Order: sequence, then C-alpha cells, then structure tokens
Amino acid sequence: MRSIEGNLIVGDARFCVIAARFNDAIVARLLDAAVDTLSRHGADDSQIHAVRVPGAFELPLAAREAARGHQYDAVVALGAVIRGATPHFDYVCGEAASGLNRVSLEFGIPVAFGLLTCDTIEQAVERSGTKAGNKGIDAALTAIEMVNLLRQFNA
Ligand code: INI
Repeated sequence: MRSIEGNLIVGDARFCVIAARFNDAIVARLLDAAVDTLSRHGADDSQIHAVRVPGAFELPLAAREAARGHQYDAVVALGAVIRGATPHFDYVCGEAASGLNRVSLEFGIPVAFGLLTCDTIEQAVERSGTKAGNKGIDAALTAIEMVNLLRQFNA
C-alpha cells in the first residue's frame, strides 16, 4: 500500500498569511502564532508575506488575489468573528468560509481556515493563545501539511 500524506517541513514553500484587522486584539495573537509556527517549521522571512484586510468578509477576495498570482504555495486566512445581537455574524462567517473554500478549489491551492467563529469574546480568547490553544498554529500547520500533500499527489 502506498500512503500519501504531507509532512510538516516547510522546505521552499511560500505562504501568504492574510489577517483581518477587525477584533485585532484576538487576531494579532493568531497572526503571531501562525508566523511563529511557519518559522519554527523552517520558513524564513522571505517565504512569508503578511497581508491585512479590514474584516473577515474581505478574506476571500485577498485570498483570491494571492492565489491568482501563483507566487504562493498556500494561503493562511485568519480572523475572528464574534456573534452580536443581529444576524450579521452569520453572513460574515458564511461568506468568509464559502469564499475561502471556493478560492482553494478554484486555484488548487491550500487555504487554511483560521477564522474563529465564536459566540462570546471569552471563546475567542480561549482559542487565541489560552486554554483552547491557538487557531493560528493549527492553520499554519494545516497549510504546511497540505502543501506537502499536494506535492505528493504530483510526485
Ligand atoms: N468582521 C470580523 O472580522 N469580525 C467580526 O466580528 C465582524 N462583525 O462582528 O461585524 C466583522 N465585520 C466586518 C466585516 O468583516 C466587513 O469588514 C465589513 O462588513 C465591510 O465589508
């Protein structure tokens, strides 16, 4: 049996990390963790480009631009959407998730989903470097693994 899986070695891969400015107290923690994870797995500064967008709703368009240029092997999309009193949350989360997935499938490039979708600020804090880990780490690891998995398919 041949097993096809991706390792967690960055090698020569290039990453575009796109982070929303909205809820920056949370997203900055995701961004730091994602960049630190890519670095600790072998990426140097030239292999990581950081892009900021206003909010999670804008993540897909920036991801599309990053994917379209073929200069990156993966996109890491980061943000935090926190539920309010109106249905706004559902629109932002839904469009961000489906838009990012569309970019990934359309361009055949991994787009790691590092978007927190939380009912409360406490939940977001827990997932950005406290008791529930840091979703930025998970997204960066996913991007590395998927880059290497796709390369295995093509090997
Ligand atoms: N954007 C976020 O990233 N997180 C949020 O919690 C959020 N809320 O709650 O409104 C949010 N809204 C802004 C949105 O992403 C767009 O930037 C805005 O609608 C302009 O297109």
